[in-house]
Amino acid sequence: MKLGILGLPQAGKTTIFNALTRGDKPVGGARQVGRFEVQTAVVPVPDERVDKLSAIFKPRKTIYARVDYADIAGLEAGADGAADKSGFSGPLLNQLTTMDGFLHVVRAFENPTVPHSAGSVNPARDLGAVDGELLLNDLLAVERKLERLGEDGRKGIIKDKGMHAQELALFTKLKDALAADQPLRTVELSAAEEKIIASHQLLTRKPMLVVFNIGDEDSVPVPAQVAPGAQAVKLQGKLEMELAQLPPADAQLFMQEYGIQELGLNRVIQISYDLLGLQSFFTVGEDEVRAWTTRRGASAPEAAGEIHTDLREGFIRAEVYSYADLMEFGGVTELKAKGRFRLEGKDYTVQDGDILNIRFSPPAKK
Ligand SMILES: Nc1nc2c(ncn2[C@@H]2O[C@H](COP(=O)(O)OP(=O)(O)OP(=O)(O)O)[C@@H](O)[C@H]2O)c(=O)[nH]1
Ligand SMILES: [Mg+2]
Repeated sequence: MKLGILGLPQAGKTTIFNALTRGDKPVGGARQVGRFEVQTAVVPVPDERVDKLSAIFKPRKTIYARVDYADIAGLEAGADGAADKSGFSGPLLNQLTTMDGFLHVVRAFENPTVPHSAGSVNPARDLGAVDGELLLNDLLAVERKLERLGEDGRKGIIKDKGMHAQELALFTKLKDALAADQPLRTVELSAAEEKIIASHQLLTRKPMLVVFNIGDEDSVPVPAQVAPGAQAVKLQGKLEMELAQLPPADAQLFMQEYGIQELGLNRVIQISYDLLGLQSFFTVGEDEVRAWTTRRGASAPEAAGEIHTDLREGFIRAEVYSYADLMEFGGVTELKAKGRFRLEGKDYTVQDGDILNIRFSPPAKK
């Protein structure tokens, strides 16, 4: 799973990327116009259930769920409300479409040494500018698709009439939503429709967490509402980055001194994980205890596929019990005695906290 960090120039994207990934990429660097860069880093998702499972099974290895964060530079279009209606550049759009969701960093800090290109700090305006860009790009993509569908109709080169009609209706519905400034994540779609648009990677269909990057004083008002279907948090980006870069003992001292309870970045990692519709399941054994990530609502074979494609393709059944039952009954033998150990088939919807063992038939050797 990969989350793209986007936002206007100098909003604090790299600062927050550094905080989340405990990295030290240069911030505030002179931007080279037209230069396009993506930095990525893998971040373990803090999860005390993994710690407890590890204490029980004493595996050789313990592995947390991971989320990739990508610091995407180059979101220039519309940065100052310029009426550029051509959408994102090809390379930028390509990057954005590969993301599973976005952290949208919005500047809400005052800093006289970092002038804002629009002359003032205004989170509501900046949020709207980027939301508008994302909507515009989807609108362009949907219009192109509708044009192609129309052309195919005129040329009479339709392979599947039913599908053609379905696509026409679907993309018209998407276009209407976008034209009314509604991000596509708010549009209700049937499973069949989901399947059709899956390959189109529309940007406003992807989950989004807005991160207001506030200064020490939290003096800049931020909008109470963000785009429908998105959520927002406040984070002191610069402080969090500095704390993340300190040796843990020093960070602890600092936090005590200033009465900081918990690192904001742990919260953001966790919230982004939840908001992006992700959940964890576990595999346990003496070799390793490991958390894996799926979207909520994933079927057992889909979850198996996170571990290995062979497990999805050869999926027979999943042995399932829940983390909560393990804690309640104290052991696998005990929960089996209570009938809480189940065999589930391919239609089973995996729940957050499930502990799985996949039975599968290995693929025939080629
Ligand atoms: N005072 C203050 N300054 C900040 C904060 N966050 C970022 N800055 C400063 O703002 C400048 C830009 O921060 P970056 O993290 O490089 O912003 P960016 O969005 O990655 O910028 P580009 O990649 O160039 O678009 C740097 O000089 C930071 O030190 C903050 O919370 N408070
Ligand atoms: Mg940057």
